Amino acid sequence: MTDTEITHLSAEPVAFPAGFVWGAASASYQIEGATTEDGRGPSVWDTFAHTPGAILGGDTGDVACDHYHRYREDVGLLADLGATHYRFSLAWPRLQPGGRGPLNEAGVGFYDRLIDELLARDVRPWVTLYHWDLPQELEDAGGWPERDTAHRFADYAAAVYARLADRVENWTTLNEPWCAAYLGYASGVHAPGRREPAASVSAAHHLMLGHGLAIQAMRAHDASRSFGVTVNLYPVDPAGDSDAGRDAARRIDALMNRQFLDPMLRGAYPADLLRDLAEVTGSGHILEGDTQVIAQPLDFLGVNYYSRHVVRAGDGPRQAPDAASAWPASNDVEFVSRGLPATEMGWEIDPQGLYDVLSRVHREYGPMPLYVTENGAAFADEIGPDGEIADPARVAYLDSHFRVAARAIQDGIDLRGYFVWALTDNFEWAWGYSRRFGLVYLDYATQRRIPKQSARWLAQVTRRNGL
Ligand code: IFM
Repeated sequence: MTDTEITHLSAEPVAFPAGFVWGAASASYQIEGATTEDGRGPSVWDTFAHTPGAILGGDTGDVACDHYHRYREDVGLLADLGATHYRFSLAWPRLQPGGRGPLNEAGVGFYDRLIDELLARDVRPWVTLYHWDLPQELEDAGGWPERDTAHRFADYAAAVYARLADRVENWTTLNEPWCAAYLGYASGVHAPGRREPAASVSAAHHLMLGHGLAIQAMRAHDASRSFGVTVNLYPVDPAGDSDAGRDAARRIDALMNRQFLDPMLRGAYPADLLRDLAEVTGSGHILEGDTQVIAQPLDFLGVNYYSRHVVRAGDGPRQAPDAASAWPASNDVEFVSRGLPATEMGWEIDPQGLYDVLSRVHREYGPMPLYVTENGAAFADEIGPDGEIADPARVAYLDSHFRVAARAIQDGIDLRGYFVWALTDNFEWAWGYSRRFGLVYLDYATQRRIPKQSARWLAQVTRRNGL
C-alpha cells in the first residue's frame, strides 16, 4: 500500500493550535541496550528479564534497539517525523549505578550527547526521570515499598537536573506510577515481580512521595523549568445498571485514576480508596505532611491513554487478561470486553475515551496544561515484498485519536501536545519483542530501522500541524 492509498480516513480537515507540541516517546530500558557498558549498574528490569519464564520468549533488554550506540540515527528519524520534541527517559542505574552517591560521568556523557544531538536537529528533549528501571541495589534494600527509596529518587533527580537542566525545559518525574506499583509489586507481571498486596500500596505512595520530593529538590536548585508527571488514565464504566456494577467501577477508578490524581492535584487521598484499601493495608505508610509534599504545584500533567475499562462485579478474585488490573484492584471485579476492534495488545480501540479522560481532568481537577505523553497501538507489522511496512490500522488509530484531541482543544481543554508511543518498535516489557508499537520498524536481527507508512503519514501531520 502506498501513502496515497490511505483513503479510509475522514477527509474533514483539522487544525491544531500554533506551537502545538508533536513528538514520539520511548523509555530507557525498552530501547537502550548496553546494559553493562560504561559503568551502568543493574536495574530491576535486568534481573527480572533474566528470570526464566518472566518475559515472553525469554527476551531481555540487553541489546534492545541498541539506541545507546545508534542514538544519532534515531534522532534523525525524529527529525524526519517533523517532531518538535522527543520524550525519553533517563536510566537511573546508568546515572547512579547503585541508586545513590555521585553520578556516573559516562552515563551523564551519554545523555549529554543525546540532548546535544537532539538540539542540533531542532528537536527539544522532554525528559522522564523514572520509567521503571529502579537500580537493583535499591530493590535489594526494599524497593519502592520502602520510604527511603523516595528520598533516593529525589537525590538522583536533583543531581541529574543540575547537569542537564541547562538544555532541558520539561521534566517529568514518573511514568505511570500505577504500573510501577501494582504490576511490579502486586500482580508481579513486571519487575521486580513481587506479589505483595500491602507492599504494592506503599509502593504507590512512595512513588508519589518521591515525585513530590524530587520536584521540591529540583525547584530549590532552579525553578525556571517546567515540572510535571505522567499518569496512565482510563475511563472506567460499569457494564450494566446495577449498584454492584457501579461500585466495581468506582473501586477501579479509585485505584487506577484517583489514587494518583487526587494526592498530586488536590493534596489528599480519596476517602473511598482509603476505605477500600484498609482491608489490604493500614495507612501507617502515610505520614503526617506526606500529601502536602506530593501535591507540588505542577506546570503540566502528562496523560497516557490507550483504552477504556468496562467492569462488573464478579464472584471472586480474577484479573483482566492483560493484567491491566492487579490485586487488590481486581478482586471481585470482572473486566468486560465490548467486542470492539482491538490492537495486538487486546486493548479495545476507543478514541472517545481519550476525550473522556482529558475532559475529566479539566473538569474535576481544574484547567491546566495537558499533554498526551503516550498514545499508540501495537499491530502485527510485517515487511512487505516491496520492503515497505504498510500499517493502515495504526494510521487509522492515530488519526481517530488526533481528531478527538483536536475536539478537546476546541472545547476549551488546554491540551498542548501529543507524543506517539513509540518512536521505534521496542522491548514491550513482559511481552518482549513480540508487540510492535513503533512508527519505525525494528529488524532486531540487523538493527535496521525502517519507517512505517504511519511514520510518513505522521510527518505530514506534524508539518501541516493538522489533518
Ligand atoms: O510500552 C509501554 C510504556 O512503557 C508505558 N506505557 C504503555 C506502553 C505500551 O504498553
